[in-house]
This record gives sequence, C-alpha cells and structure tokens, in this order.
Amino acid sequence: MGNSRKQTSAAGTDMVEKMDEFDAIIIGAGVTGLYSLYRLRKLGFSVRAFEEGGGVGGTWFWNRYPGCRFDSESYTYGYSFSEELLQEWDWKEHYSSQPENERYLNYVADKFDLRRDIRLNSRVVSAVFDQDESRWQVQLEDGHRARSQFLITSVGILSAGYMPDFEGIDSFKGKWCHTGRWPAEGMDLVGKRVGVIGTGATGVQLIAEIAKEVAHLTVFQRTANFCAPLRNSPIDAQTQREIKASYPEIFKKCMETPGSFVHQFDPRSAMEVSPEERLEQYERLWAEPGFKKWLANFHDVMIPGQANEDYAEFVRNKIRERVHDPVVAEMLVPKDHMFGSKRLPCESGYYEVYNQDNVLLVDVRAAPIERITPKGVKTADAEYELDVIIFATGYDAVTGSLNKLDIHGEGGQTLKDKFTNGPRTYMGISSAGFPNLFTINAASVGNFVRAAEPLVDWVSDAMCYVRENQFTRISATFEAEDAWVDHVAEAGAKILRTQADSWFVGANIPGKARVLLTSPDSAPVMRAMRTEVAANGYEGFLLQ
Ligand code: N01
Repeated sequence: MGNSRKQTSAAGTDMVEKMDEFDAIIIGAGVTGLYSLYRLRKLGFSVRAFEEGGGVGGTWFWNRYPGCRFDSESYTYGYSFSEELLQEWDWKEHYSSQPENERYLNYVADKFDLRRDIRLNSRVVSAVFDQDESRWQVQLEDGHRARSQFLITSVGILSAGYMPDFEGIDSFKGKWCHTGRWPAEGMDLVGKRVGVIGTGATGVQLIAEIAKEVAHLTVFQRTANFCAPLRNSPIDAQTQREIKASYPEIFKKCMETPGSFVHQFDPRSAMEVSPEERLEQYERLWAEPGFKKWLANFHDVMIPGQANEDYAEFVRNKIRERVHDPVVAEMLVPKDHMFGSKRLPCESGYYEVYNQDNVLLVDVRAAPIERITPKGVKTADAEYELDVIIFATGYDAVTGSLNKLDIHGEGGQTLKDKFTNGPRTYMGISSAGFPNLFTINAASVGNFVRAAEPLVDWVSDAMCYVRENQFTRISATFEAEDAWVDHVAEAGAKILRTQADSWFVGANIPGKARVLLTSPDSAPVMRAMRTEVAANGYEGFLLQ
C-alpha cells in the first residue's frame, strides 16, 4: 500500500504521484461495507473503505428524520458473525430507532478496529478499470486516488434520494430537505407549518412523529398505502436474557424464510379454512408486533389472488376504524394496488394523526403538485402556505447509487450505459465486462443484514479463490448474465412486487426502465444457487 507510481506530467517531465494501492476497495461504510471490511481484512486482504458521510452507518447515518427506526425485530437485524458482539450489545427496543442503530454500527466499527481502514468524507466520483494491469482506479471528489484489484460497491439499494423535478424549489422562502439527507443538527419544526410530500414507509414513520410538535401539518399524498401497527416496546431484562440465549435459533429461523425475517408463513391457504377461523387468525396476528401480520399469515395472503384481496379488505377496514372523518378515511384506504405489491410500512399512530384538527390530507393524484412557490406548495387547485417542506419522496433504487459512482469497465464502457434498460448482472453481483467488481448492494434485499452477511461471505470466498488459483480477474460471462436477466424478467413477472408501480421496479422514477431491480428468488434459493456456482468452480464466471 502507498506505492509510488511514475507518471508523465503535462509538461512532459517525469513526476512521482502517490497512489494508495490495496487488494480491495469498498465503497460505503454502512452495514454491508463494515462487514465486508471486517471479513476481507480477516482473510488477509489489504482493504480501504471510502465513505461519503462524515460517519459510519450508511442508511443509519443519513436517515436522521424523526420516527426513523427498524421495522424488522432489532435482534434479527444485528450482525451474527461475533458471539461476543451478540452478547455485549443490548437492543433497547424491539424495533430500534435510528440514533440507537447508528450507535450500534459505531460500536461495531470501534470494537473491530475498523476505522483505521475507513476514509470518511470521501465521495467516489469515478472508478475506472485498467485493463493492462487488471486493477480499478478510484477517484474521490477531493482529488485523492487509489487503486485495487477488487472493487466492492456497498452503497445500499436505497441511498440515491429522489427529488421530483418541481419547478420553483429555489424560490421557496422556508426550509426544505429530503428525508435521506436530514440535517445532522436537526430541523426545528416546533410551532411551524410543515408540509410532507410522500406517504411511503419513510413518510409514514415521519408524519406520525412530527405531528406531535408542529403547528400545522399538510400531507401531500399521491397513493394511499397499506400500513399496519408496529407495536414497538422496550425490551425488558428477562426478554434480553432470553434473546441472548436464543440467537442461534433466531438466526436459523431467519435463514429459512424467503425474506430472511424471523416469521414463517402458515402453510395453509386462507381460503381453505372457515371464515371464522380466517378472521380469528387475521385479528390475532394484527394484535402482534411487526411484520408477523403478513409474514406469519396464511401463505397465500402474499400471492396475487382471492386470499390476498380478502386480507386487503381486512386491512382497509382497520384503516376505516381508526380515522374519524369517513371522507379522509376513504382517501387513506388503498384501492389501486394489491396488498403486499408495495413495501408495507409499519406505523405507530399514523392514522390517528388525521384525527388532529391541525392536520390536512391533500390528494395530489386528483390535483397534482404544479410547482413550489416562495410561500409553499401549489397544486392544481390550491396553494398551501408552509414554513418547511419535507420531501419523503423515496429513492432511485439499486441502480441510482451505482450510477452516481461513474463506473467504467473493459473498453471504457460505463455501468450506467449498460444498465439503461435495467441492471444486467449475474445473480445481482457481477456484470460481464466489469472484472473484479462485486455489486454487493444490488444483490442484497429483505431483512438486510441477514441477507448481506452470507452474500459478503460468498464474495470474499470468491476473491480467495481468485487469489489462491493465481487468477487476476473474475467476472460474469455474457451467457450467464443473459440467462439471469431473462430469469429475473420471467420469474419476476409472477411475483407480487412487480404488480405495482414502486421502487422495486423503478416505476417511481420518471423515465427509468421498468424492470425488477432485485432478485425474484427467495433468500434460501439465492444462497443455494450461489453455493452451487462456487462448488462448480464459479460456473458462469470467467476466470483469467
Ligand atoms: O420511498 P417510497 P420511502 N408527487 O418510494 C411519493 C425502505 N424504508 O422513502 O406512491 C407526489 O416508498 C410517492 O407517491 P406514489 C423501505 O424498503 C425502510 O418512503 O409514487 N408524491 C410515495 O408516497 C421502503 O420501501 C424503513 O404515488 C410523490 C413517496 O413519495 C423504502 O425505504 C423505513 C412524488 C415515496 O415512497 C422507500 O421508502 C423507511 C411526486 N412527484 C423506508 N414522487 C424501515 O423501517 C414521489 N412521491 C427499515
């Protein structure tokens, strides 16, 4: 590391430029980046992680908006690789909040001495593959450069924030921000007239929290969502002991489920039991915390068809029960997409917010936002005066964060150009013509850490295989990639997630190709596939 390379200056004289050299560069120090660093270092690779933020944590560093928290169980989300860490760390709540999650990731960075290999405030602006030397050259915004054999993008699937292209934002006299770039110093909302645009998982968490302190809240909703009560609570001492004693079983359960969550579907069909039994199960699970309401329900509740619609109506009625004004209630009841076809937000008092006198729900499907004015938001039929506008408008998912890196592979081809009509990868992880690049962020979904750990393990094993067999390059073959892209399209067409317009299929970004951006397969199927690929000498990969 820290080798010097001789280059010729513009004046034609030799100059010596310092260029840091590593076996692997990791972009991003969030949950996957931190674990990648830990694992690769343990395997003897020299590693450097470049992190855009001023601290570690990725999603949990940037998303400081009020109400931000896990909606998978805290003890299923933490890292499993260190028994000591599991026993040392006390999750305080069943669904832990952002400040605590950020504290946890900082604790991990300190405990495993990861910081010495992390460069913070380091935004990568390009990564170029040097074909002669089989190395990646990474350029940072501040001029710093580094090279490595392997490049790992652990930049998250939901980190490139999406701001709608509303005219007039610069004319707004008040303050505004996107939830994914919430100011570290916070935003003073007390006594303010606040507008929130967007009612996805983020908006739903935020709205319920800030409604407690603002003078007036205007919520601009384009699509009503199916949401369910989170039912968070503190973890008492006895439960803490039980959790710590049962980590092996908790993780085993997670590894057996499609999304790596701890809940297992009921194998029965909702329609094969009596209406009474069906309702009893719906109600019993509704009273429970977290995702259990659908992920431990009759299995066909999450498959297009009769059971799905039956449960959707149950949830619609739950919304109607909580909102006093029947007109407002109907605005909040989703009718244009199937239950589970969009990511289901969990909420804490969200619907009750609309019973407050100082809260107004505006339907921007009926009267779209036309522009931002100096005073606030102008829709097709009114102008809403605001002191603060919060954009909870989501993310250019999966490919957005990769495109920002400006990655150039063999022959100078950019990943952005290659992905114009959707990602072209093999198993989400490698793209033909981009040797030694592992897009870890594009292949991990579900209960994130549970999915990411085995993925990082697989990638590090592949890197060891390259090293031990004296290869210099590994990348997907065009054949394997084509077959995978076809598989994603065919298998993806059958699943619930592709049935609605959401970030899962890029439909939330105007002009973005409509393609499933994640794997259509369950986590156990993906892991088995990767194991088989490795067992067959990295079948589908070109090793040179
Ligand atoms: O983003 P979204 P998000 N005019 O895309 C609206 C994860 N997450 O940040 O539905 C008006 O879901 C848009 O309207 P519509 C989770 O995976 C996890 O909320 O497109 N409105 C929608 O209401 C989640 O799925 C946690 O019609 C506009 C909203 O903005 C993912 O992050 C917590 C608009 C965007 O919703 C993304 O969630 C939070 C426009 N021009 C998030 N453009 C955990 O608990 C967009 N919208 C771990």
